[in-house]
Amino acid sequence: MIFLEIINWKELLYPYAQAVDELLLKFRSVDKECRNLGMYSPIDAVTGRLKRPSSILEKAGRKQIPPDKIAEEIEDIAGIRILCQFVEDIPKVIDMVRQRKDMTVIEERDYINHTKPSGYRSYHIIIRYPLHTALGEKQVFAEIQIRTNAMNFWATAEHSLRYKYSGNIPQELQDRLKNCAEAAFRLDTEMATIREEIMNAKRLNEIKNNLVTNILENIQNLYFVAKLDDMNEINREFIRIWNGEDMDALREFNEKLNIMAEMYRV
Ligand code: 0O2
Repeated sequence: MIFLEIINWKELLYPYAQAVDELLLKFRSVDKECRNLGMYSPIDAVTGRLKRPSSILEKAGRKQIPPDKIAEEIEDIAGIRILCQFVEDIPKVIDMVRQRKDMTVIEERDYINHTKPSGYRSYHIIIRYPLHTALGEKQVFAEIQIRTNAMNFWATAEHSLRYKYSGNIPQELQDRLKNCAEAAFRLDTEMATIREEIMNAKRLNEIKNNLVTNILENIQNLYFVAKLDDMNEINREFIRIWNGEDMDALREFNEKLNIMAEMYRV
């Protein structure tokens, strides 16, 4: 389909760019909050993109969508991608999206249990998202793709080839891509067997990082009020405990510094 009407791309895309920015911030904040609380985060990374005008035109042409219906009928102009380490994390992220009050789920497409013939696996959620713009409230569609790092590795590689060959990837390459998709599937399955170990390790690392940050903040504050000799002793003790890699000792040391800080405050 050739469009005779001129599309004002800047005007069309502006609200979607705002939606991508807001959604990125919101889902990255969830991840950050989990980490700060020393909790395991099912989110490994969040990326976002605005669909390119060429891709919008291609889709509008393929689906016979006229220019004035693009915003209503193309649901993935704004897109974010939530990457998980494990397949088991995906349902947790799906629930997170479903329970949010600041967006409405319109449709879900499960290409994980229903792998596409290309070998593509991912979970898609189409949401309606309210934006507060300078011109008032505006509702836009956005697509949230949830997938593991292995699924993403495969999909981004395949996407590049699909683009290069304009959708007609040679059969021999398609077969090899299928093998790669199976290898990515096996990797996800293997990783699931050591998930518990990795989750515990990540949780411990977060707790340790938070503890050390607290200790260093306490030491820094104590420098303003405590004697230099005492501070040298505290620093030596910290280095000794830090090298010992003993979490309980770190915790006790942090408690001791908290009490000291409280005493100086009084
Ligand atoms: P881009 O460049 O990110 O815009 P469709 O008719 O397939 O275009 P539909 O039915 O609206 O799209 O939705 P679907 O299939 O749920 O989602 C389309 C998006 O999912 C694609 O966007 C890709 O990001 C991804 N996707 C779907 N199928 C495949 C696949 O076989 N391989 C890869 N690599 N990605 C896929 P665009 O428009 O392709 O990409």
